[in-house]
Amino acid sequence: MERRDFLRSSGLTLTAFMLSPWAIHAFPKIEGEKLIPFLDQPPNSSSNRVLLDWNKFDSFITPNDQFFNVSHYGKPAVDLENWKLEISGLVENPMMLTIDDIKARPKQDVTFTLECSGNHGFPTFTGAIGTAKWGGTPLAPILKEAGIKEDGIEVIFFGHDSGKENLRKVTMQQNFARSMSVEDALEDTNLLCYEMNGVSLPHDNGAPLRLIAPGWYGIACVKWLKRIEVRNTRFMGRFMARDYVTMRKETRPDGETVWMETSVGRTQLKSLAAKVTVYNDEYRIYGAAWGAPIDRVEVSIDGGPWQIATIDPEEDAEYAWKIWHLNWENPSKGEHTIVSRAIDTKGNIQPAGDSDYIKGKHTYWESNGQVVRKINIE
Ligand SMILES: Nc1nc2c(c(=O)[nH]1)N[C@H]1C(S)=C(S)[C@@H](COP(=O)(O)O)O[C@H]1N2
Ligand SMILES: [Mo]
Repeated sequence: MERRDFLRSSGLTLTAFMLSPWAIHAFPKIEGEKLIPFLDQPPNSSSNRVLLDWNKFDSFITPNDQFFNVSHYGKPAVDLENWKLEISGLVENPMMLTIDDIKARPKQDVTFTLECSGNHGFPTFTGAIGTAKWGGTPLAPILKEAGIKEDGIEVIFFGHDSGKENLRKVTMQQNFARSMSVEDALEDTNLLCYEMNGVSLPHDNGAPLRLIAPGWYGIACVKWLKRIEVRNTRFMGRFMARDYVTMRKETRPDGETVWMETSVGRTQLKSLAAKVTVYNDEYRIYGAAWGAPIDRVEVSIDGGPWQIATIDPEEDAEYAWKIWHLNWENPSKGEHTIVSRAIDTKGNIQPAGDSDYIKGKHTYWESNGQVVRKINIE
């Protein structure tokens, strides 16, 4: 009998679910296994911000209290009593929606791995990622009811948080904002999200309402939503056009070298060896892979041949990471390197850290190169 069927027939599922929404999710762990920390793991205690601790990586869903936070203008006070979402600009029917209006609409969930595009951009910033079951209502039907006018090309999402921005000697008080093309905004996976792992969206993650854009880097998922505005010009705010802009040196087919500046957008193929454990002299490497539909994950130890890891078959959510593991037979004493690479269903391979693609990148966003981990076996 499959484990899932056993849970179902024993009636455990519902209880486990009620106790904690992530308890039912599997993780291929071994009872009693002991962690062997990587030598390159930055100490978590050095910063007081919440980041995923890969050493404790043992659940498919990231509990809310272990979920990282990014807020560029601090965490705003939001008046929940009087909160309304404005939908305006080039629409036939401008709207002001209360949270009750939004909750009365059809509910949709998505299990989505949200990664800050700055993750792995610095040696100490490697846990800006987490997977949650996000609940809300689809955005597209609301935009359709509002009726985007023919000349509308851009949908801008404004947050309640704001700060001063200086540009060309002008100081502007700006709300956090990101935009999408009308076509991207209308994708049926986008959610106006008010729930995270079965509880009300926490304040730090954007209460009462945030955008969840599955398949996009975290920056697209605007928190503390205030206004959605449709316009007929491209939006060039800080987080579209100045910050979260990747600068990459590329070589064209004719050999010419050009610099590309692109706005951070959809996620990129990535994987990581997260932790190593030992139990009864059996060593096991655990990791995750995400950012594109994953076909397989391969692991190389000490620069040796690529070995195919086992992907946990229990979880099959299109926009969530895959958990993988590889049994490591008889490692010798001393220092070793472990590196993983993800391969997507189109055959793309996660780039090596020293590939032209990664070396040509001169900004820290979208750091999806292979990560070489170091470990000492005693
Ligand atoms: N309003 C607002 N939304 C925001 C941000 C912000 O600073 N303000 N940061 C973005 C970035 S850079 C990331 S990585 C994600 C992080 O989401 P989390 O804090 O729920 O983990 O939120 C995004 N949405
Ligand atoms: Mo981010």
